[in-house]
Amino acid sequence: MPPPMWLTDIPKNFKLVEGGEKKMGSKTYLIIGGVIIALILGYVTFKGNLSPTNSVPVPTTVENTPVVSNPTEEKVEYNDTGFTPESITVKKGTSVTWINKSQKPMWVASAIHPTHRELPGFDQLESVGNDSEYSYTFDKIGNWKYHNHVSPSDFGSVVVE
Ligand SMILES: [Cu+2]
Repeated sequence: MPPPMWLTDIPKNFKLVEGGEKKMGSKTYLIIGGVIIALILGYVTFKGNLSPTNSVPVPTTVENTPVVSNPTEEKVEYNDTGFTPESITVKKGTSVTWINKSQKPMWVASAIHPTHRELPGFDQLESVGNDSEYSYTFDKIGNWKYHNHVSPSDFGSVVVE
């Protein structure tokens, strides 16, 4: 009778509504998913844009740091043409390292050859080969001349202020 007709009509309407709601639901999820992806991409791009901006001041800080730490350490290269730089000016307490980059033996020693008495202690006391080093810390203010004891025509000076 009439009740069965009612029951058959209602489920049909419900199915259509349910189907419609399901389609609407999946569309909403797609939109939400799209918005989330867009936000993530936007964040990554924003972050990516920020990173180079942040890394720019970092090298400036790195460049500044050695300038501050440099006064306590200096390097002089000894090559086949002599000492480079030939003369350096350092602050009292600076450690100077001579690196033998020549094919000759190196023996750094204070003036005057051959006695080395101008700055006692500033004397390598031995000759060393290629890639070897000698370090001396200058605690006395002055213009300290030095030479390669085994090749006295190669000389230089360290001005200590
Ligand atoms: Cu000498």
